[in-house]
Amino acid sequence: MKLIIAIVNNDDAHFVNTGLTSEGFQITKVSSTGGFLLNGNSTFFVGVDDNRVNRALEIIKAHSKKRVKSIPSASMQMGAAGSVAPINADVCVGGATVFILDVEKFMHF
Ligand code: 2BA
Repeated sequence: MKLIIAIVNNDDAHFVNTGLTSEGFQITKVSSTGGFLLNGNSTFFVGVDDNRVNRALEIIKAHSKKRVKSIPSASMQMGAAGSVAPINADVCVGGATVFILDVEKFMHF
């Protein structure tokens, strides 16, 4: 069994949610925040049997769009040494950022 952790743009989260649940995947969705842009995103936890991992990834990929966001540079986390100029910066966000972990044990009481 694997645990898929997928960070998805909020604009795509509904479609990822529906796509997964309509094919019988069990999911937990939590509201999360990207550390760089500080925008809200959605993180999905999906516990899946090994033979269904690829299908889950296909669904997540199909519904997660890459998009360019124009962000005021002052809203980024620049760090103490970073300069903050009053200009916009284009940042490519998404589709999905995915981690796949081996599950040592799964219990459901
Ligand atoms: P954020 O951290 O808000 O990042 C939003 C986008 O900003 C990123 O899109 C990337 O294009 C850019 N970005 C992030 N950090 C950067 C940096 N130090 N310098 C320049 N550009 C940077 P994505 O890569 O598609 O990531 C979307 C969201 O996925 C992230 O939101 C974060 O919530 C999550 N994420 C991405 N990589 C991760 C990782 N290795 N571990 C945990 N979460 C991750």
